[in-house]
Formats: sequence, C-alpha cells, structure tokens
Amino acid sequence: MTQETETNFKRHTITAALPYANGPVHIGHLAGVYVPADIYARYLRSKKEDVAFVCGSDEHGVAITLRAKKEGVTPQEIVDKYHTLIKDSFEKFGIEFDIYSRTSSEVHKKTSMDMFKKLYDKGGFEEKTSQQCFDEKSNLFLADRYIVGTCPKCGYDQAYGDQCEKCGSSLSPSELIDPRSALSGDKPVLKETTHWFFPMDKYEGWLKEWILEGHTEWKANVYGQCKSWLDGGLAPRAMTRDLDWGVPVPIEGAEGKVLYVWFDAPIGYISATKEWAEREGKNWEDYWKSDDTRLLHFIGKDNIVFHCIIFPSILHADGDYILPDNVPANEFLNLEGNKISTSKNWAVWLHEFLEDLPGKEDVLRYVLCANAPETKDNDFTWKDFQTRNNSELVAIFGNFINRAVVLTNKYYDGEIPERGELFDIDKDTIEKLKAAPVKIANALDSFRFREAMSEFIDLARTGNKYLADTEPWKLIKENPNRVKTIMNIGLQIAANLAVVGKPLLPKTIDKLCGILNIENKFWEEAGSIDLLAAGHKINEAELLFEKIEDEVVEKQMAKLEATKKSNQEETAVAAAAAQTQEPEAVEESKSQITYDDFVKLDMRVGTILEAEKMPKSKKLLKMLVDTGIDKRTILSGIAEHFSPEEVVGKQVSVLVNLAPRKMMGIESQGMILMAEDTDGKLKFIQPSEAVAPGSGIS
Ligand code: B3M
Ligand code: ZN
Repeated sequence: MTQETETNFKRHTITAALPYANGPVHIGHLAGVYVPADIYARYLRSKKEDVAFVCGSDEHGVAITLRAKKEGVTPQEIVDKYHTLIKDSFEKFGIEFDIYSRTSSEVHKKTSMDMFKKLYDKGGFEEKTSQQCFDEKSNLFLADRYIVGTCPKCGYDQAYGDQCEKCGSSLSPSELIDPRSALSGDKPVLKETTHWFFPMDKYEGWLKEWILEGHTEWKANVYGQCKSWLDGGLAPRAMTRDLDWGVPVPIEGAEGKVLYVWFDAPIGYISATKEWAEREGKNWEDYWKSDDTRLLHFIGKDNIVFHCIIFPSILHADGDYILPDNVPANEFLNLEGNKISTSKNWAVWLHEFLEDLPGKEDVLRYVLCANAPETKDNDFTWKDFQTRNNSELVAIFGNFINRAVVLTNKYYDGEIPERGELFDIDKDTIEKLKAAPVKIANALDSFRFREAMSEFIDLARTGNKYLADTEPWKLIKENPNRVKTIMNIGLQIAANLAVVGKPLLPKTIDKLCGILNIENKFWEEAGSIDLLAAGHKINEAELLFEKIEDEVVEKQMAKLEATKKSNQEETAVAAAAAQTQEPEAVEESKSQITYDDFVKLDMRVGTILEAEKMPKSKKLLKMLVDTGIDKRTILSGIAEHFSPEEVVGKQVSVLVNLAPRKMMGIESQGMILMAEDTDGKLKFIQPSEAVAPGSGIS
C-alpha cells in the first residue's frame, strides 16, 4: 500500500469537510474529520510527497440565513464571526491546512458559477417548474424541514415536512395535516417556481460500477452507505434554490435564485486549491485534473452521500476532473454518553477547550485519535481524557523521554555516548524500533489512525521497558561502557519517536526536537539507530506532559452538568409555553381563587429598556425592565416570537413579586404577562394608553 501510493501518485489533494460558518467547531468535528485529515497530510509531507491540504468555511445555505434572522444580524455578519473563530481555533489547535479559505470568496463564486454554466451548456440539468410551499410572511420558499404539521400516520403535531421524528415515517410536506411554516407559524401557500435538477438517476449505472465494483477497498461504513443509496435508486436533485444568500445561478431566467449549498460547497475545495496555488506559484489544475493526483475527502458520516455520490457525479459530468480515490469517513463521537448537539450546547467546543486547558492541544489530539470513531460511534468522557493523559502520555511517553534525557545530562553532560557491544536485549529492542515505523505507516496508509497512535505509544513503551529492564542507573558505577550502549539506544528510540510522532502529536514533537536539539526529520529516516550521532549534544529535560488533576476534569464535567440543567430548564420553559397552546387551556378555566389570593399578585406596568437574546438559548430573551420600583432583569421564553429590537420601549404587564428563578445561570426577577392567541402567537398585555412605569394593575 505504501509502495502503491508512492509509485502511482505524484501528488495528493486532501480535503477536509468545510465547516458551516454558523457555529464553532467541537470535538466531534475534530475526531471525525480534522484530526485524521491533519495527521494524514502531515504524514505525507513527512514522506516528502507533494500535498495540497485544503479546507475553508461553508458560508452558504438556508441555515445561515435563518440564524442571522434570529439573531437580528445579516448573514454576512454571522459568517464573518464564525469564519474567524473557526480559522483561529484550528490554527491554535495545530491543524495545518495549506489553506483555510471560505465560500464567500470571489474565486469561489466564479468557480462554482463557471462549473454550473458549463454543465448547463452541455444540457446537464433538467429544468422543472412545480408548486412549492411558500411562506408569505417570511417571503421564503420552505425546505421540507421547515414545514411542520400533524403526522398523518401517528398524529404527532410537530412532524417535519420530510419526516416524523415520533414514528419515523418519511413524509412529504403535502401529506402533513394542518401544515405550517416553522419560521412564521403561518400556513404555507403553494407557489410556482422553476429549478434546475441534476439527473442523479442517469449516473446510477456509472456510480454502481465506479464504487461498488471499483472501490471495494473503501471503509465498510462508507461502502455500505453508498451501496444502500445506490440500491434504493437515485432521483434527480434540484441544484438551485429560491434564496437571497448564496452564489447566483448564472443563467437567464434564474434571477433571484442561488446555487444549492451542496452544489457549491464541494466546489469550495477547488476554489481553495486555486487560491492556494496562486499564492504558492503552482498550477491548481495539477491538483484536480491530473490522473497522477490522488484526491481524498475526509468527512463525517453524514456527508457520505454528497462526497461519494453527488459531487463525483458532478465532476464526472464535467469531464475534466479526477474523482476521489478514497473517502475515509468516520462515524460520530458522542460526549459522556449523549449525542453531541449544537442546539442543546452538548459539546466540548474547541475554542473553549483552548481557553480552559491551554497547552493541552496534543492531549486532546491524542485522546480523540486513540478513541476515534473509525468503525462505529464512540464516546468521549472527561475521565477517559484524564486517564489517557496520566497513564499513557505522562506515564509512558513522557516518562521515557524524561528518563533518557535526564540520565544523558547527568552521566554525559548531555552528549550522546557511543554504542558498544550489543546483547540480546539490545538487539530485540532495535528490532522493535525498526518495525515500529513500518507498522505505523501501514496503519496510516489504510486510514487506521487509532492503530497508528497505539503503535506509536507502543514504541515509547518499548523504550520505557528497555530502560527499566537494563537499569542503567544501577550499572553506571561498575559497568560504565554498558551504560553508554544502553543510553545510546534509548536516545535513538527517543529520536525515532520524534520522527514518527510528528504527524500524530506535532506540538509535543516540536518540544521534543528542541530537547533533543534536532531539526524535524523526514519519514525516510525512521527506523534508523543513528539518528543521533555520538557526541551530539542535547538540551536539558523539560516535561512533555503534566499530570491532570481531578479538579480539572471535574470542572469540565460541572460545565456539562450546568448545560444539562439549563436544557432541562429550557424544556420546562417550553413546556410551560406549550401548555397554554393547548385549546383546552383557553376553554377550560382554572379552579376558583379568593380575592385574598388575587391581591397577593403584585402586577404593574413596566417598560422594557433593553433586550438581548440569551446566548445558547433559542427561546429566552433577557430584558431589563423598568418596573417603577426598580430596574430588573427578566427572562422570558418569547425569543421565537419577538426580536430584541422589537420589544425595546414597549410597555408591558409585569408580575413583580414572583419568586426569582435562575435560568441558564441568570436570575429572572419577575414575569412578563402575555396573551396567547389560539394559533399560538404571543401578544403583550399592554395599557391602552401610555402610563407611568410602576402603575399597578388590579
Ligand atoms: N458544511 C456540512 C457539515 O458541516 C458541510 C460540509 C461541506 S463539505 C463540502 O456537516
Ligand atoms: Zn408520525
């Protein structure tokens, strides 16, 4: 395999899925895509291969426009914010892309428009006009996901237009009873629209041959998913959308339409390569149009169909491009037993990790790789993070390096001693040292990153055991020559760890190279027992890893606990809101109370002075309200009904003596009274004319 890679391919184009620029990156993304991709790219560079490792932000798609709407900002502001955050955290973490670009770039716009136009001119699309659901209030055609209604199969009233999450049936919007827009709550109307469809069905035969017969070596999870798509039959897919955010459709009659985000996003790999090549004085076409280039896509499992079926069909239809040689997609990483969820904030966010645990980038990299969801979903736990750090990185790798370096400084003033006569234990150890790079390379060549990492630690373990078994500290007086041999071999192992470990733990290896006083070496030197010449002087020891104490992981676990709690509170807020949505709540009155009960309620007219969305909450608005008595903070579950700007300045009814309640870490001091219409819309209860804040309601 190693051989094959070297002889068949002259260069490598490695892509890593373009993260959506509508949220930060979390450990699931890292374990699934970026850590393996980065290890692989670094490994190839270490083998002196010609590599373009490209990535960038995916800045289009309806999700970004909705997010912008919700936050009351422009889509551009959303993507600018997250592009910077993501790019920054990748850099700090040590993901070494050759370029991290973005799909809002001019190059990208042109590249994707050109590609669409070329296919269009070749007759590569089918134009179809049909009736689609349209939300008049939001002025948007609704994707199936954004239509909710009652499931015709089980009666669940929150079913999506493409699927009922309660009974699992797949649906189409027209089947929903009482459909409504998830954006405005209004009933969608049918409106005619024209789109350009890519006839996937026409590529079915070709795909079957190319994948099912030609790529039996793909990972079982990838091959299996492709097979089930292909066995199920492919249907034409619209490659255009009615949206005002994205790449314009470059043909007549398509004004106001944009390219489907999954049409333009993978082309982002090509545009990023162009940008990089321009900068480096290279020819981008070598990396996309030359048969001696190996194209690899690193992605998560939810992107398999786009990278294995749709994008290759588009490249094939274009005719000028190479196709992916492999798509080593991973499964998902869970967190502490639960699915990682952006909306529930159930994640370890990379930018927060970098802030909370500075200097521990490689520990995370190690744990995510050692535990990567390569063949099945896997779980990340903070306990495991601590254990792997303490008992593997510290106790094995760190300990070995420290011993070897400290003893060399102590016995030889840091100078590498000569090797003398070799005994069996030395020869066995050297055998293991020579075998390690081959094993690691084999694992990496087949995208078995966990195995590569474990072979790497095994080599450190070999070094550790060698020193423990030979006990140079006991021999130094009576047999100093023997100790020279032992220390020489020990140090050669350390230097070998630096070579083969560079793709795996780059920051740590830089530190190790500093200690050993060597430049980074290339892979071809791995396995040598002469990496450090006798007489070469190394530097003082420095710890590569520190023990992680219980408090550190407990703090992280507490953070997650808090998230869990605030999710439960949000659910309670939502449930409270949902209760009043039931028609019975309107018709049936509550049980009688006395006048004394009533006067216990201190209700007043207040004025909303400030309002903002609660970070990480969909439902809560945080407001500063002038109650006449004081100015206080009140949280209210109305963020899906009102934007912050809309409510500022409004006079509202406030229950001021409600016991304060903490939600998502903030104390809410009172309640704003709302009327809920039969269609679920919320309205403020307001005085018919302006009154002084603090006016009592009775
Ligand atoms: N942005 C989807 C995702 O993050 C998407 C990947 C695009 S790769 C061309 O799951
Ligand atoms: Zn159902």
